[in-house]
Amino acid sequence: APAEGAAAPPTRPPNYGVYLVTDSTPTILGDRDLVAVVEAALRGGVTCVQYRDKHGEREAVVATARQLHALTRRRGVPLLINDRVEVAVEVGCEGVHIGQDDMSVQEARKLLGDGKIIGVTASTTKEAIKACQDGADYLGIGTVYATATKKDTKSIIGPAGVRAILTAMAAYGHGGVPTVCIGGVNTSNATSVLAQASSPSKSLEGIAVVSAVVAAADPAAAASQLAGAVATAAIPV
Ligand code: TZP
Ligand code: MG
Repeated sequence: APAEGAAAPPTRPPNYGVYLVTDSTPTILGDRDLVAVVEAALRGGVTCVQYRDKHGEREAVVATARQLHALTRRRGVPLLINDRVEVAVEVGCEGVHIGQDDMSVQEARKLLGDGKIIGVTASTTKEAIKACQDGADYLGIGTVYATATKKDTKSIIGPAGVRAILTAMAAYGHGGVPTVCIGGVNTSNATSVLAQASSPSKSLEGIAVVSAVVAAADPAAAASQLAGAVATAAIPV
């Protein structure tokens, strides 16, 4: 137990139920303000935010990350940074999300320290098991469905592919690592995706979405509908 008077670590485990991944490109964000969209999404019930900006200049990304962090902290929601581990360190937010072509989990852990969240994208059982062995705190599994947000056609695995990875994770002793699925998930299909993608031996903790919230006419309403789908999901187990 920590010494009396020591700064207490956050006691609430992260909630990955409705996981928002941002996109600042004109096709998804349009002419809206990203910070305003995230604020609305938080109001609607988003439980985790990943700031994903592949093109922004470092200084601009740091400035936006600080603005987003002020919003997420107010709600006790973790803010994670996509790819740019040094930005997460500089901002002091809750962690990062890294893909297969990014920094290793071990290297990210060295830079971030133990208390931070490191999420990893996995499209195959092999990638998922390795990420768990490397100490990932959660996995983003996908791509579930083809999506205009990420024009990646080689790793579309469908709900059945997600389910196979979850089954393998449980079989290899990594059933305790939280998972979300990502790619083409929206307010219309969230309930069926959660049901179809969950394995009898391991359920998804939630769904990760970009355009379903960022490109929505009403991001708060979209987030709220997704939260409803997660709350009522007929997840087997
Ligand atoms: N990783 C796999 S698919 C994807 C990412 C970041 C984009 C998902 O976007 P959308 O709009 O939710 O389909
Ligand atoms: Mg990446």
